[in-house]
Amino acid sequence: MRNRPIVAAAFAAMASAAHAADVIRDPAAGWDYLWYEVLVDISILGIAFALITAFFVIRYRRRAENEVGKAGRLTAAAAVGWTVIPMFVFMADDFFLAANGWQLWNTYRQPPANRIEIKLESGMYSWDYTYPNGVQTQNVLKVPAGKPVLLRMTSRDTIHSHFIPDFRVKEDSMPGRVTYLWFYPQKPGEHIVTCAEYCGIMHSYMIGKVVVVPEAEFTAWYEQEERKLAGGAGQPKKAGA
Ligand SMILES: [Cu+2]
Repeated sequence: MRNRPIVAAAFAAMASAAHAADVIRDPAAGWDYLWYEVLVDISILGIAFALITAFFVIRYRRRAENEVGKAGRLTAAAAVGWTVIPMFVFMADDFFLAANGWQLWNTYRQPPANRIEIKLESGMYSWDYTYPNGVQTQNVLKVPAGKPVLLRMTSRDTIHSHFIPDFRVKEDSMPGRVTYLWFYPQKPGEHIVTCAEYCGIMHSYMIGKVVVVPEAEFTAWYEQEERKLAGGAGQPKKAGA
C-alpha cells in the first residue's frame, strides 16, 4: 500500500516550507508526488473493486441450465451501509488528495522573494521574453541555475499557454490580462517549451526552450547583451575610436 513515512515527510516539508519564506522549495516535486499518489490510490481502489466484482461473478454464477435466481432482500441498515461506507472510502481519498492539492497550489502561488522576473508576450507564433534590463529574446529563455524564475505573461493576439513540462508548470497567457508562473531551475540543461492552448494553424510549431546555464555564464551573457542594447548600432565604432 502507501509508504506512510514518505507521505508524512513530504507534506511536513511542504508545510514547513510554506512558513519559511527564505527556503525555496521546488513545487515540481510536490506535483510529482501528488500525481504518484493519485495513481496509487486509483490503482488500489480499482483492484479492490475488480476483485469484489470477480468474487460476486463466481460466487453467484448459474450452476444449472434451468436455475432461476431469487433476489434476497437487504435490511434497511444493510442497504444504507452498502451505500454509505463505499461512498466514504471514495470521498475520504478525494478529500485527502484535494486538500493536499489545495495546500500545494497555495504554496506555489506565493513565489520566492529572490526570484528573477521576466516578462513574456506571446503571439502567433512566438514567445517573446523581456528581461529586467530590457534585453529581449525570442523562443529562448536563458536563465541562471539556482534561481527561481517568474514569468509575467500577456498575449498580443489570442490565448496561448506557456508549458514547460520538465518544471511541471503551465499557465495561459491572454490579451488584456497579466498572468504568471514560476519555476526553479537548479542545474544547467535545456528544457522544451510548448504552447498548450490551440491558438491557430501553426500552434504545434510554437516551441521554444528554457536554457539553464551556470550563474556566472548567465551574468556574463546578460551584461554583454545589456551593453549591446545600450551601445546600439554605433557601439563598434565607439569601441574602435
Ligand atoms: Cu500558442
